[in-house]
Amino acid sequence: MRLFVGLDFPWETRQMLASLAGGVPGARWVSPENLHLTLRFIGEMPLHRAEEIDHALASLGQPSFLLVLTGIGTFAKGAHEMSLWVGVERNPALEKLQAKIETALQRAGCPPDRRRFTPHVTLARLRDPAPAKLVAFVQGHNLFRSPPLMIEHFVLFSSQLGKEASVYTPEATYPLLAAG
Ligand code: 3AM
Repeated sequence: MRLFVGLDFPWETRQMLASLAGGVPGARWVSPENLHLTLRFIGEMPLHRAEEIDHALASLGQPSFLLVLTGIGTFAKGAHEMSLWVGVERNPALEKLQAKIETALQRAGCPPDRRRFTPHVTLARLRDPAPAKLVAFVQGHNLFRSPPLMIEHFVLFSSQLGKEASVYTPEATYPLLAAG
């Protein structure tokens, strides 16, 4: 199983993000059901290791928190590929949750992930995008700001790589503690 830990979003949020799609020729827009925020990519794991990981994630004791999605950014992936994403407003609770997940996964035997956590929701993947269209998209949507979203759980997803798009399946959901 190819696994990652992330946040999923209510349908209204997916629709709101999906409505940003358009205006960049050749972009492969992520479908609303696949929109997510990756907290930690894990990778290929045999089933018994997935069970250990599930166990490790089940008792982090972290609280629910509010999250605001805002700002547009890009990552270059190699010379030609690029991803286009919506970021998040600075959020210590999200960073704490991510750090706890990282520690739990290392305890469960996963090698450390040393990359800096840059929380984002990928909107599209692009190959050699026309720079002017990309700039126009970023400028046109830079003021995007979601309402505060109450994050009450996180998810262990499996990912099946597909030719056009991957399919993400929630394998387990871990509630966060009630706020306050
Ligand atoms: O959340 P996003 O879309 O940025 O690119 C993959 C996706 O990121 C990333 O994990 C998320 C869920 O599939 N991903 C895929 N392979 C990866 C790898 N080998 C990876 N991240 C790090 N290392």
